[in-house]
Amino acid sequence: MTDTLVLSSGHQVRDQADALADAVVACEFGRHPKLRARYGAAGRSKSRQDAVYHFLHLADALDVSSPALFNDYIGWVKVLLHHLGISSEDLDHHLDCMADVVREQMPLTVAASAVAMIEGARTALPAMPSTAASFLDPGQRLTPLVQAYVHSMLGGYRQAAGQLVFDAADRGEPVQQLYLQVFQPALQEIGRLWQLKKISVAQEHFCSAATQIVMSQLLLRVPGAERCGRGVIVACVSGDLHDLGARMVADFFEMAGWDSYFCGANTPHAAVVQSLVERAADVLAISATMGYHLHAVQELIELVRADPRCARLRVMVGGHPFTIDPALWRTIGADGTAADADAAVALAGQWLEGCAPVL
Ligand code: B12
Repeated sequence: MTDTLVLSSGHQVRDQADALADAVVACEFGRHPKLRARYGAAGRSKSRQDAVYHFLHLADALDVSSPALFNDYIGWVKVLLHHLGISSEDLDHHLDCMADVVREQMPLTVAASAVAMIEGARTALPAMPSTAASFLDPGQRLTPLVQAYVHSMLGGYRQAAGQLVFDAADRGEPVQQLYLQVFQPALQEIGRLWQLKKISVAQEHFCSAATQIVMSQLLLRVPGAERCGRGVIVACVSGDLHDLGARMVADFFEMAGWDSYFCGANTPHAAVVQSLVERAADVLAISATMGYHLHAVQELIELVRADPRCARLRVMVGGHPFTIDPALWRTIGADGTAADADAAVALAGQWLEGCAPVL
């Protein structure tokens, strides 16, 4: 667990994010008048929106004392802006103003840790790459299939993309492999292409919605595994809309014989607790993709820890932030994390080896 002081810094920054963002935009457009000529009123409004996101990410990184998380986020911003034609120098000016505004407007205790994190990201900024490398690994056996899948999806050919995967399953490719070696890199690659402005938001939405359909059809082909008498609830934390990774985790538990209950995206905390109790689950698997949802993960874990009906529960967390900071699961109060759906089931199996099923 983090100490109260650090937690409260994050909370204060989150609460003030709008006012801080207004001040940052006034600062950067005041100090650098050329910005107005270059980006106009629309640019100013986008810069303000960006500043809100930067502060929300900063707040959660402060909550969990993780400069690595904030640096990862700023690295992602650098790539995004580069492909929109916005220089790293302008991002640095923006961060400089963020630091000054925090110094001026936040209490000393908050400013000390927040400014240190912002300045750390500024120092790291020049060495951060301006673009993102492909997720398609030429050394990986299934990469040609991933390429064909992404190509069909981007062309809008949902059925053709699905057929590629079903044919591979017919040839004996295990469904788990297709999840981890085809869907996962395909979605990551599609996200990268969106970030690089090579595909539209609509294309990205189409591909993720269509992949959900293909996954559902593929899962139906898997013969029911022998039930192991254990239960898991899989949920995306409140606010997080990325449920494909969580769904993979839930499906892997299902395929391993667990009673797997998938609550999907943006699940309210109270609904998670209710499901845990009603289903007498052994494990809660919480998924978070966006760094600014970590405080919600922390709140959910605190809620279940405080509930005597969940006394025997094990909590695992996963998703992008947990791959960036390997100590994060512990800081946030979970019992463990795993890098992918396969490792998630393996970890739960270690926890509950020899454990009697809940009746
Ligand atoms: C699809 C998608 C969406 C869809 C989600 C649809 C859906 N039903 O899931 C929609 C359109 C809603 C969306 C929205 C946004 N997205 Co989005 N999205 C993606 C995309 C392309 C794919 C996500 C995915 O399914 N990945 C594949 C899965 C299988 O991988 P995974 O989630 O990591 O899961 C695996 C492991 O992490 C692990 N795991 C996951 N959960 C758990 C849980 C436990 C307990 C364990 C043990 C393990 C575990 O196991 C999983 C399976 O092996 C990614 C790109 C990417 N790199 O992932 C961007 C991405 C995550 N999105 C991004 C962004 C910015 C956004 C938005 C802010 C965009 C916007 N401006 O609106 C919003 C935020 C919405 C919100 N409030 O949550 C960025 C995040 C950048 C960052 N570092 O902050 C990414 C990386 C895109 C990019 N390259 O820029 N997105």
